[in-house]
Amino acid sequence: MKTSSELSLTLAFDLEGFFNERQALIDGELDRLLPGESVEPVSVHKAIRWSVFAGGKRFRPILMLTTGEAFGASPGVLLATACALEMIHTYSLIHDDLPSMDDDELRRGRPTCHIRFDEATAILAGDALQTLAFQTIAEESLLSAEKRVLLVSELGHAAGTPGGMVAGQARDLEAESRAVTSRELEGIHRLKTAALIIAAARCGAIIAEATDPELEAVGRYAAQLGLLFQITDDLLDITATVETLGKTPGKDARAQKATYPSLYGIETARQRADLVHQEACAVLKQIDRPTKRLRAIADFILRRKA
Ligand code: GRG
Repeated sequence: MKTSSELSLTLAFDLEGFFNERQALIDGELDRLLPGESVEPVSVHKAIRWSVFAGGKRFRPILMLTTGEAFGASPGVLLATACALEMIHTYSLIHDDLPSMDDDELRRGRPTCHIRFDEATAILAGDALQTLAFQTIAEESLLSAEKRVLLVSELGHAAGTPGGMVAGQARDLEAESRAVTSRELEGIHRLKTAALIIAAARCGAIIAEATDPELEAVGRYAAQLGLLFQITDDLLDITATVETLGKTPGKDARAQKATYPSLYGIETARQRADLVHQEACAVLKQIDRPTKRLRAIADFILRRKA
């Protein structure tokens, strides 16, 4: 019989292989979907590819594939929507790094889009990625017309406003100049970070034709995962190096931004992460499907180093 540390090692290795395989699938499909660098206007297409193929974790599309597969769908029918999620995510990073927002020079270990190209090109690259995401879903012939509409609606709500990422970003910017309560902070992160993560899990389950109670449970699991992702992001901003992070650490503290560690202290933020991880795992126990990999994703987020 394996000890618990041997078990978690097996799980970690299994997950690493699974992650690598799914990353390769996603990257191949993104390469097929995105306009080539020699297609006019070349500056925008070069900028898109610069940011998309900069070595992101592909966490959202992998979560989407893993959820869809847990509910019985094959990777093939999930792949286009998974890529659409990564396009929306990359657009949000490009725009978040702009001087008018977070003003960052480093992302995914290389100069940000507006530094490598220019501001106008970076804005257009983000805009184009966002529209291409919706176009990709609308044109996916492997999915029924009804499913495409459901997915477009899900992603629109999650990425936009008032209930999605744009609303979270706006509230985050507005809160920079004043004190924030822990309840407010959690509300911002529910929109800015968790909304797209919830949509990733739900889109996988929608394609796999999960029941309404299953969809609801998957949404609750992903909401905890989104919160966990943000708490670990805040902790890494303090504890990680520029090499492992691929972006400038310590920015939150310098901007005097409200974060989990700044509101609660590092130790309490770590305890909060443990608790949120347990809550995510508890939701999975209510789902009568093979959720081992979804559990492993929660473990991975809790322990991530980048
Ligand atoms: C511009 C509408 C708009 C929204 C921006 C992405 C975002 C919203 C803000 C970035 C600020 C931030 C650090 C958010 C925390 C969560 C997050 C999105 C982290 C980056 O995602 P990762 O770690 O990045 O998945 P990779 O590069 O691995 O894809």
